[in-house]
Amino acid sequence: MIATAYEQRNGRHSRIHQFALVHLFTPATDVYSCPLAMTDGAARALKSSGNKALIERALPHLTSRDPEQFWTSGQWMTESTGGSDVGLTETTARRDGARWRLHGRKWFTSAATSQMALTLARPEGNPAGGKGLALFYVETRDAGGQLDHILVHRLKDKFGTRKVPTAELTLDGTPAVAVAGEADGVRNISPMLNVTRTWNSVSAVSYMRRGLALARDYARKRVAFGAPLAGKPLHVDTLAGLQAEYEAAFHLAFFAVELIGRDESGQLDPSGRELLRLLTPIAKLVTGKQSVTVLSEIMESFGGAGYVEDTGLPSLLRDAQVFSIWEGTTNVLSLDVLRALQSGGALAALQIEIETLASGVRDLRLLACAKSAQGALLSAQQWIAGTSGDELEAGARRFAMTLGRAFALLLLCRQAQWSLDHQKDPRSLYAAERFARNGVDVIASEDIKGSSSLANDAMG
Ligand code: MFK
Repeated sequence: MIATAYEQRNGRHSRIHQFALVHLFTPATDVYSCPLAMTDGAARALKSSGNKALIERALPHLTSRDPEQFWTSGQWMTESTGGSDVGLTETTARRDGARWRLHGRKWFTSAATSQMALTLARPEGNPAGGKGLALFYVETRDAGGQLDHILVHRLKDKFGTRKVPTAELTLDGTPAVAVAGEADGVRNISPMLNVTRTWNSVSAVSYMRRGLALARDYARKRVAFGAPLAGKPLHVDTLAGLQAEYEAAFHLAFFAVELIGRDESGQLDPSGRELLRLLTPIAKLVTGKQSVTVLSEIMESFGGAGYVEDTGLPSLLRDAQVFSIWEGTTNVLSLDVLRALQSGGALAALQIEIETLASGVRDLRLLACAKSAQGALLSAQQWIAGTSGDELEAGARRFAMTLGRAFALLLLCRQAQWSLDHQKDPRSLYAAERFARNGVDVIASEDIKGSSSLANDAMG
């Protein structure tokens, strides 16, 4: 799955190919997508760094199809002081000839079995904050196969993703190589974060798909009150609302994936890159919340059986809960959306895309959906134009959710128009109508007290 992206056999569609595989693979494999996500992110960050020696050393392993050669990578960022506020990192880096040695404690290092890791540390004498950190490359084992000046204290006792070995460890003079100079570590690790966030989005979507597949199957077999659940209007209506969330999430996540593929094959202009920068955190935060809401309802659709461990449903819900936490919580990503707007062109790039999507819609029912999406996007744009200070920060999640849900609805409208035109299939149309009814304008619905729309549930 990693090689698929880097070999570029499908040109700008290589990322679509890769993430289609991720979408199928993730929910059936005990969260092995976690180490793979970080491996992909490390390959991307090393390539972006331009560090020739490290690229030659690590990339062939990270992108190998040979199990004997393949390496996974960790992404060691989180410390007790700084999970979200990574600038508080306490790990220090001391020069040791041409190399560095790292000293500090990493509190949450997922996939502790990896052969390498990218990590952040502060070279001695550097200032506080994210800019004073540098990005380092670490190989975890020495020539004898022993952990190289790394002490593993314990594996974390987590709520979900329990099969991912997440360790708490001390770097005790760990040999390291600076990846891209001696500062700006947060900026230099960002390419990795943006890739892992995309894996997060697609994995969240894939968990919804898995849950819905199980729920549909069960509904056809489980008989209650004289008929299969699949014949019960209320049960079907409940599943339809979830299906609409899944389909919208799918289009949102894969639109961002498509942009990455275009970017990596040199086919994305600066405005497209701004759009990608904006949509990466949006897709992550929207799909992360949706997956928890959807999987919770899926569990309920099995009644008591869903609450019992041997069905596997509780672990699906527990695993899904992490999608809105790791790789940046919903709130941290909402603030990242504001950061992405600072360059000035992202909203304009989004507006162009909105107009293109809306102009392709002709069916009257879809036109109504597209209108509500455009209305929501307009209200978000007006809100941000007239808001600043604490009010801006306080509303950042509602703003990001509205952009994400409204844009997802437009993508769903495009799919629905295509399905009507080419397949005479109204299923996506119904999904679009249903998603619109679930709610897209979270800024406006905030004022509707007691609103119980899925949009509000899905944003927590
Ligand atoms: C199934 C898939 C699963 C995936 C893997 C799972 C395992 C993961 C386990 C983990 O949880 S790993 C840790 C995850 N941690 C985070 O995601 C950190 C969350 N916190 C943030 O994202 C904060 O917003 C951030 C650390 C970035 C804030 O740090 P700073 O130093 O206060 O940020 P600042 O000063 O705003 O930005 C520094 C530079 O980075 C700026 O560039 P300049 O130096 O040029 O001014 C920013 O523009 C740039 N930057 C920040 N975020 C960026 C970015 N650039 C591009 N993309 C971004 N997302």
